[in-house]
Amino acid sequence: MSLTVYGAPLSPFVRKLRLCLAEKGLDYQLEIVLPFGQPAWYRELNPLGRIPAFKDGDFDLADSSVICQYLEDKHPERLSLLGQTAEQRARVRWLEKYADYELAPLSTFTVFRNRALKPSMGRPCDEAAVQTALMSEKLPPHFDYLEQCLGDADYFVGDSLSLADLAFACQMVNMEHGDEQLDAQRWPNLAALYARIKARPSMQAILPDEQKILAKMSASA
Ligand SMILES: N[C@@H](CCC(=O)N[C@@H](CS)C(=O)NCC(=O)O)C(=O)O
Repeated sequence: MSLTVYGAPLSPFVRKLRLCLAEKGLDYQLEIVLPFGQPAWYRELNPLGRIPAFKDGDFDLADSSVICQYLEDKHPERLSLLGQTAEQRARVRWLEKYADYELAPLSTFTVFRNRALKPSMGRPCDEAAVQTALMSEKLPPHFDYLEQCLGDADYFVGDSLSLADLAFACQMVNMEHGDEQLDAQRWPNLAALYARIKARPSMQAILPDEQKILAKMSASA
């Protein structure tokens, strides 16, 4: 079995896949592909040009959620991150999708992109866009909803770690890379969940490298 993840460590979707692999105890190689200026061969793995893509031997796939679900189906003997019952599995998919499609445009593609990525590429940060994402009716209502979904449980679904928790935490990492923290006074349960996921060995194994990349990026800004 030879598993390869194609992508870059600071992408929340690449991070989600790497955490999923680590939580399942699956070894893989990371082949760096950036989300821009990709080599022509990458289009064969993902014609949309987005990261991550993935190879299991000769079999290739794209999209973090699709790849994580493949890993779930392929390795039923390993830790399940999708929930046990039909209801739990549906709930995990909903919350994973919520993080990937509702949080990401704000936490990653607005806060992180403007504060961390653009300056490292010699482009100005659009601070007004960042403030709108943070302060207005953008991120806060999403956090209100997720805080209510979590309640005082340790994890979003079924009292155990799932892709819902990982997808949410991955977006929070990018927000933090963009110098913003989840307000623990306002969303205490979400902040505690994030701290819990961040402390896991799977996350601790990859964050130091991410910090190094960020430091290099801010040195070149
Ligand atoms: N739904 C996709 C989203 C992947 C995605 O948007 N990745 C970004 C990097 S964080 C990307 O590759 N963007 C380049 C582009 O859209 O051209 C997944 O979960 O894999």
